[in-house]
Amino acid sequence: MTDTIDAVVDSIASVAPDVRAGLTGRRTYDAGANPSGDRQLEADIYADELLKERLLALESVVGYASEERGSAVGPESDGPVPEDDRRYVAVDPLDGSSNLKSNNTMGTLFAVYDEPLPTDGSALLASGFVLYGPITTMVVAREGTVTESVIEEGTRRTVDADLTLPEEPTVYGFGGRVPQWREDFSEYVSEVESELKLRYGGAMIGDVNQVLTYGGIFGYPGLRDRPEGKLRLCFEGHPIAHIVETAGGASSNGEQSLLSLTPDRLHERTPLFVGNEAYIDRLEATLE
Ligand code: FDP
Repeated sequence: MTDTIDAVVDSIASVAPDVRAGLTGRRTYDAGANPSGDRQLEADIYADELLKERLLALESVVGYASEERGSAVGPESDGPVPEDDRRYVAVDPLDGSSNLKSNNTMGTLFAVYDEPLPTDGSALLASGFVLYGPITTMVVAREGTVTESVIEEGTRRTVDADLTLPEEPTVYGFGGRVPQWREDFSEYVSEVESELKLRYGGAMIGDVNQVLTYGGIFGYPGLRDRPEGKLRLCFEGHPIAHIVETAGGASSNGEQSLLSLTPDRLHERTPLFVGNEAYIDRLEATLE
Protein backbone atom coordinates (compact mmCIF):
# COMPACT_ATOMS: atom_id res chain seq x y z
CA MET A 1 0.00 0.00 0.00
CA THR A 2 2.78 2.43 0.97
CA ASP A 3 4.54 1.87 -2.36
CA THR A 4 1.47 2.89 -4.35
CA ILE A 5 0.88 5.93 -2.20
CA ASP A 6 4.54 6.93 -2.59
CA ALA A 7 4.15 6.53 -6.35
CA VAL A 8 1.01 8.72 -6.42
CA VAL A 9 2.60 11.41 -4.23
CA ASP A 10 5.85 11.40 -6.25
CA SER A 11 3.92 11.53 -9.48
CA ILE A 12 1.88 14.56 -8.37
CA ALA A 13 5.06 16.28 -7.07
CA SER A 14 6.81 15.63 -10.39
CA VAL A 15 3.92 17.03 -12.44
CA ALA A 16 3.53 20.16 -10.24
CA PRO A 17 6.20 22.23 -12.04
CA ASP A 18 4.49 21.42 -15.37
CA VAL A 19 1.08 22.44 -14.00
CA ARG A 20 2.60 25.63 -12.66
CA ALA A 21 4.48 26.42 -15.89
CA GLY A 22 1.30 25.79 -17.88
CA LEU A 23 -0.70 28.45 -16.02
CA THR A 24 0.86 31.28 -18.02
CA GLY A 25 -1.18 31.74 -21.15
CA ARG A 26 -4.11 29.61 -19.90
CA ARG A 27 -5.88 32.32 -17.89
CA THR A 28 -8.89 32.63 -20.17
CA TYR A 29 -12.14 30.74 -19.87
CA ASP A 30 -12.71 27.79 -22.19
CA ALA A 31 -16.16 27.48 -23.74
CA GLY A 32 -17.11 24.67 -21.36
CA ALA A 33 -18.30 24.14 -17.81
CA ASN A 34 -17.37 21.31 -15.44
CA PRO A 35 -19.95 18.74 -14.20
CA SER A 36 -20.83 21.06 -11.29
CA GLY A 37 -21.63 23.90 -13.70
CA ASP A 38 -18.51 26.00 -12.92
CA ARG A 39 -16.90 27.71 -15.91
CA GLN A 40 -13.62 26.03 -16.86
CA LEU A 41 -10.38 27.84 -17.51
CA GLU A 42 -8.01 26.43 -20.12
CA ALA A 43 -5.66 25.83 -17.17
CA ASP A 44 -8.26 23.57 -15.44
CA ILE A 45 -8.43 21.33 -18.50
CA TYR A 46 -4.67 21.35 -19.03
CA ALA A 47 -3.93 20.35 -15.39
CA ASP A 48 -6.62 17.66 -15.49
CA GLU A 49 -5.15 16.05 -18.63
CA LEU A 50 -1.59 16.10 -17.24
CA LEU A 51 -2.65 14.54 -13.93
CA LYS A 52 -4.84 11.92 -15.61
CA GLU A 53 -2.02 10.77 -17.88
CA ARG A 54 0.60 10.55 -15.12
CA LEU A 55 -1.64 8.91 -12.51
CA LEU A 56 -3.22 6.32 -14.80
CA ALA A 57 0.30 5.34 -15.93
CA LEU A 58 0.89 3.96 -12.41
CA GLU A 59 0.30 0.24 -12.18
CA SER A 60 -2.07 0.19 -9.21
CA VAL A 61 -4.13 3.25 -10.14
CA VAL A 62 -7.20 1.82 -11.84
CA GLY A 63 -9.52 4.81 -11.43
CA TYR A 64 -9.10 8.56 -11.93
CA ALA A 65 -11.94 10.86 -10.88
CA SER A 66 -11.67 14.62 -11.30
CA GLU A 67 -13.73 17.67 -10.55
CA GLU A 68 -13.41 18.46 -14.26
CA ARG A 69 -14.96 15.15 -15.49
CA GLY A 70 -18.47 13.76 -15.28
CA SER A 71 -17.38 10.28 -14.23
CA ALA A 72 -14.25 8.37 -13.24
CA VAL A 73 -12.01 6.95 -15.98
CA GLY A 74 -9.63 3.97 -15.95
CA PRO A 75 -6.42 3.11 -17.79
CA GLU A 76 -6.73 2.40 -21.54
CA SER A 77 -5.58 -1.19 -21.13
CA ASP A 78 -6.51 -3.07 -17.99
CA GLY A 79 -3.48 -4.66 -16.39
CA PRO A 80 -3.88 -7.69 -14.12
CA VAL A 81 -4.06 -5.69 -10.86
CA PRO A 82 -5.14 -7.89 -7.91
CA GLU A 83 -8.29 -6.55 -6.26
CA ASP A 84 -6.53 -5.70 -2.97
CA ASP A 85 -3.93 -3.59 -4.77
CA ARG A 86 -6.36 -1.44 -6.76
CA ARG A 87 -6.28 2.25 -5.98
CA TYR A 88 -8.68 5.02 -6.99
CA VAL A 89 -7.54 8.64 -7.06
CA ALA A 90 -9.80 11.71 -6.79
CA VAL A 91 -8.29 14.99 -7.93
CA ASP A 92 -9.25 18.65 -7.97
CA PRO A 93 -6.64 19.63 -10.59
CA LEU A 94 -6.78 23.39 -9.88
CA ASP A 95 -8.61 24.29 -6.71
CA GLY A 96 -9.33 28.03 -6.58
CA SER A 97 -8.69 28.46 -10.28
CA SER A 98 -10.74 31.66 -10.41
CA ASN A 99 -7.70 33.12 -8.60
CA LEU A 100 -5.65 32.68 -11.78
CA LYS A 101 -7.06 35.80 -13.38
CA SER A 102 -5.98 37.93 -10.40
CA ASN A 103 -2.71 35.96 -10.01
CA ASN A 104 -3.42 34.70 -6.50
CA THR A 105 -2.77 31.37 -4.80
CA MET A 106 -4.34 28.10 -5.91
CA GLY A 107 -3.48 24.41 -5.71
CA THR A 108 -3.96 20.77 -6.69
CA LEU A 109 -5.85 18.55 -4.24
CA PHE A 110 -5.85 14.72 -4.24
CA ALA A 111 -7.15 11.71 -2.32
CA VAL A 112 -6.26 8.02 -2.67
CA TYR A 113 -9.02 5.50 -1.92
CA ASP A 114 -9.12 1.71 -1.89
CA GLU A 115 -12.66 1.64 -3.33
CA PRO A 116 -14.20 3.09 -6.51
CA LEU A 117 -15.68 6.56 -6.14
CA PRO A 118 -18.00 7.85 -4.79
CA THR A 119 -17.32 6.14 -1.49
CA ASP A 120 -17.12 7.00 2.18
CA GLY A 121 -14.30 8.74 4.06
CA SER A 122 -13.14 5.54 5.76
CA ALA A 123 -11.91 4.24 2.38
CA LEU A 124 -9.34 7.07 2.24
CA LEU A 125 -5.75 5.88 2.44
CA ALA A 126 -3.95 9.18 1.89
CA SER A 127 -4.64 12.74 0.86
CA GLY A 128 -2.73 15.89 0.12
CA PHE A 129 -2.32 19.06 -1.85
CA VAL A 130 0.18 21.10 -3.80
CA LEU A 131 0.07 24.83 -3.14
CA TYR A 132 1.19 27.14 -5.95
CA GLY A 133 2.13 30.12 -3.78
CA PRO A 134 5.27 32.24 -3.97
CA ILE A 135 6.96 28.85 -3.64
CA THR A 136 5.50 25.42 -4.45
CA THR A 137 4.81 23.31 -1.37
CA MET A 138 3.11 19.96 -0.81
CA VAL A 139 1.24 18.70 2.24
CA VAL A 140 0.51 14.96 2.55
CA ALA A 141 -1.50 13.07 5.19
CA ARG A 142 -1.07 9.32 5.54
CA GLU A 143 -0.69 6.70 8.24
CA GLY A 144 -1.55 9.21 10.97
CA THR A 145 1.07 11.83 10.03
CA VAL A 146 1.04 15.04 8.00
CA THR A 147 4.22 16.17 6.28
CA GLU A 148 5.02 19.41 4.50
CA SER A 149 7.60 19.58 1.71
CA VAL A 150 8.95 22.16 -0.68
CA ILE A 151 8.86 21.03 -4.31
CA GLU A 152 12.03 21.83 -6.21
CA GLU A 153 12.28 20.69 -9.83
CA GLY A 154 9.59 18.09 -9.23
CA THR A 155 11.22 16.58 -6.14
CA ARG A 156 10.03 16.87 -2.54
CA ARG A 157 12.25 18.18 0.26
CA THR A 158 10.63 17.71 3.66
CA VAL A 159 10.41 20.87 5.74
CA ASP A 160 8.09 19.57 8.48
CA ALA A 161 7.88 15.82 9.15
CA ASP A 162 5.00 16.14 11.64
CA LEU A 163 2.76 19.07 10.82
CA THR A 164 0.22 19.78 13.55
CA LEU A 165 -2.28 22.57 14.04
CA PRO A 166 -1.01 25.29 16.41
CA GLU A 167 -2.81 25.13 19.75
CA GLU A 168 -3.38 28.92 19.85
CA PRO A 169 -5.65 29.72 16.85
CA THR A 170 -5.14 33.02 15.03
CA VAL A 171 -6.99 33.17 11.70
CA TYR A 172 -10.41 32.58 10.15
CA GLY A 173 -11.92 32.69 6.67
CA PHE A 174 -15.50 32.00 5.55
CA GLY A 175 -16.84 31.81 2.00
CA GLY A 176 -20.18 32.80 0.49
CA ARG A 177 -21.81 36.26 0.36
CA VAL A 178 -22.68 37.56 3.82
CA PRO A 179 -26.39 38.33 3.01
CA GLN A 180 -26.73 34.64 2.07
CA TRP A 181 -25.42 33.36 5.42
CA ARG A 182 -28.04 31.84 7.73
CA GLU A 183 -28.76 33.67 10.97
CA ASP A 184 -27.23 30.99 13.23
CA PHE A 185 -24.05 30.98 11.17
CA SER A 186 -23.84 34.81 11.26
CA GLU A 187 -24.15 34.64 15.05
CA TYR A 188 -21.20 32.24 15.17
CA VAL A 189 -19.12 34.46 12.85
CA SER A 190 -19.66 37.53 15.02
CA GLU A 191 -18.11 35.64 17.96
CA VAL A 192 -15.22 34.35 15.85
CA GLU A 193 -14.40 37.75 14.37
CA SER A 194 -13.92 39.23 17.82
CA GLU A 195 -11.34 36.53 18.60
CA LEU A 196 -9.43 35.79 15.36
CA LYS A 197 -8.01 37.69 12.39
CA LEU A 198 -9.69 37.51 8.96
CA ARG A 199 -7.68 35.78 6.23
CA TYR A 200 -9.71 34.87 3.13
CA GLY A 201 -8.03 34.45 -0.23
CA GLY A 202 -10.70 32.65 -2.30
CA ALA A 203 -8.86 29.36 -2.86
CA MET A 204 -9.81 26.70 -0.34
CA ILE A 205 -6.34 25.15 -0.33
CA GLY A 206 -4.64 28.49 0.32
CA ASP A 207 -7.12 29.37 3.06
CA VAL A 208 -6.87 25.95 4.71
CA ASN A 209 -3.08 26.14 4.57
CA GLN A 210 -3.29 29.37 6.59
CA VAL A 211 -5.30 27.47 9.21
CA LEU A 212 -2.74 24.64 9.21
CA THR A 213 0.04 27.19 9.64
CA TYR A 214 -1.50 29.63 12.15
CA GLY A 215 -4.45 27.70 13.65
CA GLY A 216 -8.08 28.81 13.43
CA ILE A 217 -11.05 27.90 11.23
CA PHE A 218 -11.97 27.89 7.55
CA GLY A 219 -15.47 27.27 6.29
CA TYR A 220 -17.76 27.45 3.29
CA PRO A 221 -21.26 27.21 4.80
CA GLY A 222 -24.61 26.15 3.41
CA LEU A 223 -26.25 29.35 2.10
CA ARG A 224 -29.88 30.56 2.06
CA ASP A 225 -29.99 30.16 -1.73
CA ARG A 226 -27.68 27.13 -1.77
CA PRO A 227 -28.14 24.98 1.38
CA GLU A 228 -25.69 22.37 0.10
CA GLY A 229 -22.85 24.94 -0.01
CA LYS A 230 -20.31 25.14 -2.82
CA LEU A 231 -17.51 22.68 -2.13
CA ARG A 232 -17.52 19.05 -3.20
CA LEU A 233 -17.35 16.16 -0.72
CA CYS A 234 -15.21 13.71 -2.77
CA PHE A 235 -12.78 16.25 -4.20
CA GLU A 236 -12.53 18.83 -1.41
CA GLY A 237 -14.40 17.70 1.72
CA HIS A 238 -12.90 14.24 2.30
CA PRO A 239 -9.26 15.08 1.50
CA ILE A 240 -9.17 18.36 3.39
CA ALA A 241 -10.94 16.82 6.42
CA HIS A 242 -8.46 13.93 6.37
CA ILE A 243 -5.49 16.34 6.31
CA VAL A 244 -6.80 18.61 9.07
CA GLU A 245 -7.99 15.75 11.31
CA THR A 246 -4.64 13.96 10.88
CA ALA A 247 -2.91 17.22 11.86
CA GLY A 248 -4.85 17.21 15.15
CA GLY A 249 -7.79 19.39 14.09
CA ALA A 250 -11.44 18.65 13.30
CA SER A 251 -13.85 18.82 10.37
CA SER A 252 -17.60 19.17 10.07
CA ASN A 253 -20.51 19.68 7.71
CA GLY A 254 -22.16 21.59 10.58
CA GLU A 255 -23.27 18.39 12.32
CA GLN A 256 -20.60 15.70 12.02
CA SER A 257 -17.14 14.95 10.70
CA LEU A 258 -16.93 15.15 6.91
CA LEU A 259 -15.11 11.80 6.99
CA SER A 260 -18.26 10.10 8.31
CA LEU A 261 -20.26 11.18 5.23
CA THR A 262 -20.88 8.93 2.22
CA PRO A 263 -21.76 10.79 -0.97
CA ASP A 264 -24.51 9.43 -3.23
CA ARG A 265 -23.06 11.24 -6.23
CA LEU A 266 -19.48 11.91 -7.35
CA HIS A 267 -19.98 15.68 -7.56
CA GLU A 268 -22.13 16.06 -4.43
CA ARG A 269 -21.59 19.34 -2.52
CA THR A 270 -21.41 19.87 1.22
CA PRO A 271 -21.08 22.69 3.75
CA LEU A 272 -17.44 22.40 4.87
CA PHE A 273 -15.66 23.53 8.05
CA VAL A 274 -12.15 22.61 9.22
CA GLY A 275 -9.93 23.90 11.98
CA ASN A 276 -9.06 23.69 15.66
CA GLU A 277 -11.39 21.32 17.50
CA ALA A 278 -12.71 23.93 19.96
CA TYR A 279 -13.91 26.13 17.06
CA ILE A 280 -15.56 23.20 15.26
CA ASP A 281 -17.28 22.07 18.48
CA ARG A 282 -18.64 25.59 19.06
CA LEU A 283 -19.81 25.78 15.45
CA GLU A 284 -21.73 22.50 15.75
CA ALA A 285 -23.26 23.69 19.04
CA THR A 286 -24.38 27.02 17.46
CA LEU A 287 -25.84 25.73 14.18
CA GLU A 288 -29.42 24.55 14.56
P1 FDP B 1 -12.88 28.17 -7.41
O1 FDP B 1 -14.34 28.37 -7.68
O2 FDP B 1 -12.04 29.37 -7.78
O3 FDP B 1 -12.31 26.88 -7.95
O4 FDP B 1 -13.42 24.94 -5.45
C1 FDP B 1 -14.18 26.04 -5.43
C2 FDP B 1 -13.51 27.31 -4.92
O5 FDP B 1 -12.71 28.03 -5.80
C3 FDP B 1 -12.66 27.11 -3.63
O6 FDP B 1 -11.31 26.84 -3.84
C4 FDP B 1 -12.87 28.39 -2.87
O7 FDP B 1 -12.74 28.26 -1.48
C5 FDP B 1 -14.27 28.80 -3.27
O8 FDP B 1 -14.58 28.14 -4.50
C6 FDP B 1 -14.37 30.29 -3.44
O9 FDP B 1 -15.68 30.64 -3.65
P2 FDP B 1 -16.19 32.16 -3.62
O10 FDP B 1 -15.76 32.73 -4.94
O11 FDP B 1 -17.65 32.06 -3.47
O12 FDP B 1 -15.51 32.87 -2.47
